[in-house]
Amino acid sequence: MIDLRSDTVTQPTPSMRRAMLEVEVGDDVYGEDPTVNALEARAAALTGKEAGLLVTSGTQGNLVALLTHAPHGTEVILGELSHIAWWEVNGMATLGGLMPRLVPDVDGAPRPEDVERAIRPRNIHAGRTALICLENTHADRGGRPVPPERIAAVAEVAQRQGLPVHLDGARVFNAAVALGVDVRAITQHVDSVTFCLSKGLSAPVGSVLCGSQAFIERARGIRKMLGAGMRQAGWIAAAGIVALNENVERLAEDHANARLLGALLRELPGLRLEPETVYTNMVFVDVTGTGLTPAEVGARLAEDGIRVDVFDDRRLRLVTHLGITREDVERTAAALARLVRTARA
Ligand code: TLP
Repeated sequence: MIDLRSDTVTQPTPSMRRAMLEVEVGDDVYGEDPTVNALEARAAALTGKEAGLLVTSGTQGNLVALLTHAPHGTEVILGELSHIAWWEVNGMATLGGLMPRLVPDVDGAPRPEDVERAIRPRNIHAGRTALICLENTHADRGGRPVPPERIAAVAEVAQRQGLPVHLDGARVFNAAVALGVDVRAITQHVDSVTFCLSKGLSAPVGSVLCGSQAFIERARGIRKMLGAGMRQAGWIAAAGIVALNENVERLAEDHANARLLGALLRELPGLRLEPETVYTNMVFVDVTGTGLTPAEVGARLAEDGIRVDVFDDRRLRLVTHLGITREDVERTAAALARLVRTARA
């Protein structure tokens, strides 16, 4: 089975399994799990923040951040294709009473002038803006890494207006590796960041929310309210520590495999990469030129033991990760080449 649906499908590595067997745990609601504490401290140091908080998922990390930063009934400025706006079950509205104010994010980040314009005026008719959110890499813009300067430009507006910035950094390590910068070059400009252990870093569960000590203290209460005081969560944290120790630099391999996949698919008639560039570990391919729908192409690939994500009514998404080798990429391209040939015959 070659599973290219997402980097969330990764299996824990042998060293993670060993670490999980030998882990020392305690009750994290009392703050007594040494492994959770070690992971949170490590995550904070890596992102240049004062403190970290282990959460169950990227969705929960973002939700906790939003609920901590933004009081009920306020507005949150978000990129129009951001994951928080589209794929987090509207938790911000349902659970936070928060109003999304969407701005264009065509190249992965909103332009500072658009953010500035979206901030509500002090006016009896207007709601209050409480938070600005960014995403890096930007998943629905092709897994595009957003350079630190773009983050800094939005942060400058935020600072001038007295607003905090939260980064959905589910794949911020992919961004840092792709841009060749320390992750702190990106995170230094934001007040809080969520990153996922369970995507390209290959841990089985978990994300970490990082920010100031005071922010994380309040976030810890919100996490508890959401039912995620996880007791002996060191079982999860142990794998997360291995993920941070062993699987950050190797993300470059996933990016190289994705570039190779993109280069092979670009040559096939009826297929078109969109976006044209493969930035990190994601390849988006428009299959409408084959005369087949993405669902049909996906179903035929599944018969060859290859799973892909049917992304929308035109495109498939193929994501490389630790479980995908160069040979898997070549096999996938060969299967698509056969499929395209027969589809057009
Ligand atoms: N994205 C998943 C699906 O939800 C689409 C995927 O397969 O890519 N931020 C970003 C940018 C994400 O891509 C995701 C997951 C999340 C947050 C949420 O993370 P989880 O799945 O851990 O809640």
